Amino acid sequence: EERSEEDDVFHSSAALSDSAVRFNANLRSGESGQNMNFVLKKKLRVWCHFPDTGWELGNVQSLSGQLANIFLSDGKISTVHVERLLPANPNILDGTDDLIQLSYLNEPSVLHSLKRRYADDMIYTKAGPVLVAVNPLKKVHICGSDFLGAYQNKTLDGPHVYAVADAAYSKMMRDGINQSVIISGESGAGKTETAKIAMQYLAALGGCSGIEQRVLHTNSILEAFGNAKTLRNDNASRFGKLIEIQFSASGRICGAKIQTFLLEKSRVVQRAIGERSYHIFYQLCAGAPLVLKDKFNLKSAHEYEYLNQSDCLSISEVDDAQMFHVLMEAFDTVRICKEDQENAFAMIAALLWLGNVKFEVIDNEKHVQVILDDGVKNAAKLMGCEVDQLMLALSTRTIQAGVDSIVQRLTLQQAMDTRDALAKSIYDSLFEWLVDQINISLEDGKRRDGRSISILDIYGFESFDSNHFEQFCINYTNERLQQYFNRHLFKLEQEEYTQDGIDWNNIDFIDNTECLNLFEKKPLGILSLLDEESNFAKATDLTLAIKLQKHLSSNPCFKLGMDGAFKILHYAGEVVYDTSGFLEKNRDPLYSDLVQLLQSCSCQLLRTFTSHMLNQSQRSTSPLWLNGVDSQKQSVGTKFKAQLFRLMQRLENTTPHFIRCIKPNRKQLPGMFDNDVVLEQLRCCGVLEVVKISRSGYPTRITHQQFAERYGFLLLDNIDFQDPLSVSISILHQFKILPQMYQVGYTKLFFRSGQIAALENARKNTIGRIVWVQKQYRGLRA
Ligand code: AD9
Ligand code: MG
Repeated sequence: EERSEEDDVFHSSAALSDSAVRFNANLRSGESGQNMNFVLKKKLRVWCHFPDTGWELGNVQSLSGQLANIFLSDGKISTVHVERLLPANPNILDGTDDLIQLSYLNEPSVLHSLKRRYADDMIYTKAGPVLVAVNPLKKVHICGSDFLGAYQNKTLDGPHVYAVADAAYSKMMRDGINQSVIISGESGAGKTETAKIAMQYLAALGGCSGIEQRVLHTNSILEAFGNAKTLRNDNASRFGKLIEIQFSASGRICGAKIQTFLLEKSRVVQRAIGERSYHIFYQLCAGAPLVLKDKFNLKSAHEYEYLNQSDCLSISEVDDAQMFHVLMEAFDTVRICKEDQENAFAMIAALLWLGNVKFEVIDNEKHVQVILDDGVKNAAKLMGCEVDQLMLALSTRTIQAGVDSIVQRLTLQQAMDTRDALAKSIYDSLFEWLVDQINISLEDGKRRDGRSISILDIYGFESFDSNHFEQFCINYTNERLQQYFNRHLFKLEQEEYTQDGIDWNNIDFIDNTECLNLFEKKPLGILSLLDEESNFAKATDLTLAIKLQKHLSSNPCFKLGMDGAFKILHYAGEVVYDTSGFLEKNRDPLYSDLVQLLQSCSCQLLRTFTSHMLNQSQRSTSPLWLNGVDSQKQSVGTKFKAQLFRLMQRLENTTPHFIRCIKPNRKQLPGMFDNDVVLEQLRCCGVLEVVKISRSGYPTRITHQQFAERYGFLLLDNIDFQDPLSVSISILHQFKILPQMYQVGYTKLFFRSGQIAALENARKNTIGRIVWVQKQYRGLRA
């Protein structure tokens, strides 16, 4: 029989036990790679799985065949099938601050550790090279100037975002290599807050000129325009962000550059009940000074269709008026001039009025015209165009038929879609323009020689009941980042082995190339096929689904779903995508009538947006997507892919530091650690992958010195060794730890998982015996 690595764990541990039962605990076989063999014996601390209550801790009391009697921690005894058991770690490892120390790296053990720590407000834990941050959802006193100082002068070194930022900074200064901090996690997990904590640390470390304050204040601006209340997070970022903080050669902050990804612009016109549009709309209505209110003819938020449609106008414990003042201060600090600020607010007001534009049906074919009321009047005024022009552009479309052009009246649905497309496009451009203004203000003209630390706060993997084009793009991003993550963790892991001079055959990392191919391959990947289909005016979501099925069914990561849906097997799980809306969102058409309208507006900002849009659209020879659509625009998918590639290229040139944010429950409540919710994220965001990777390597590292000190007294031959290495080797021999279970490095011993637990057991027993002997001895003397 071929012996696998897991068999070895069994055999070596068996050396310590006389009546061992061996079994294969493949409770969730395949899912998380924890189906490992281990030795089940009396007194062993185990995790016991109950269908109703989940994992419970206990000790094996007795064994008979495939059944075990478990003495549970609540005092009860339960008889369970051995397949429901997993080994638990010795209690010295309880609440360990690095999960990689765990001898048994199974899901319940990882959960247990995180939960123990979370209960004590220790929200940060390391998983090898990755920092896991569980959102406290309340103030915890682990940040602020005391802690900043303590991490700076290294009196504190426990897991913390500060420690990650510090490591990045030190490495940058020492190696002269750009660094990145990559923060991921699902909505509400704490990415944005974590990014701010990292920025805060870097600002304290590299600040002096005042520019660090400007860099920090960009957050308030971006959050006002790019964050919104959703059902998952009251302050959800609806865009991805990379901020590159630039340092001079002497380590001082001298500038910053922000890149954003795929803003969810549909939110401006539509969203789920109970959610809000972007904060800025409500802030402006509530907090604008009187002059502006007059100028824009501003009403309160509930009078605007774009805001009142989702039955949610306020956020508990948030004062929008006050936030508007915070925003204005941030604008001033970042040095966005007053004129630009006012222009941006005018655009926001214009969009609010645009949303109030109404239509009336004028004939039997449901064609419409715009109703001349406050909505369209105020919108036209703020956009700087004639009311008639705006009314015409919103209710008609010019179609090219050969050399002639025909003007068609729109139906109600078409007219509303046109109005919304205009609003979305203006908002998207406004956001991009704002980011540009911030970048211009933070640009460091002098810097040539310096280095940088980039912080990436990007949307995590999403899987809802119903998933659309947005989730498709988001999950594609995560698939790319996961590949980057795997590659680097393997690289780091393997570098450490090489540095310490141990024998090591490089192992392949868990590969998601197949899934990435599914997205990216040309011509037969989803993005290419989507573009191809987008070029057919007659294409529908159903024809798209059929096309995908025809060309992709051989890819193991692709499956056809029901009713025009398709499934992708992502590294983090299977997601069903609904094709409806894919074509439209990918084309993202802006009709030429609207482009012309915008070009003719007297509002300088709108003209800037339009020329920017036109520059971006590549006027190629390929056919127009749709009649009446402005010149060939690059599709959203293709544009996004290019953006993502540029991001990956930038990250490739950095040394990455990973932070995985976890939300403890789905209710946004503090103090509540929901095992299932956490477990799902640990699986999705790849923490268990790291654990898996570590399991195939040597997760336990201990210096010769530490090892000799802890276990030296167990040596039977009382030889007086001087050097810790010799002591260590003798211990290994005495306990018959098989050579394939460890490696001796220059400074450390490297163990496969499970090995230290066996030694700990022997240590505990020996100490127990010593105590017993001492007691007897005292008894005799008494
Ligand atoms: V989303 O994908 O943008 O929807 P994030 O960014 O992951 O999401 P965010 O940082 O916004 O989540 O955190 C959500 C909320 O959790 C915050 O508004 C805070 O109320 C709370 N939070 C997050 N991190 C911390 C923290 N370190 N300390 C205290 C926190 N509260
Ligand atoms: Mg966020």
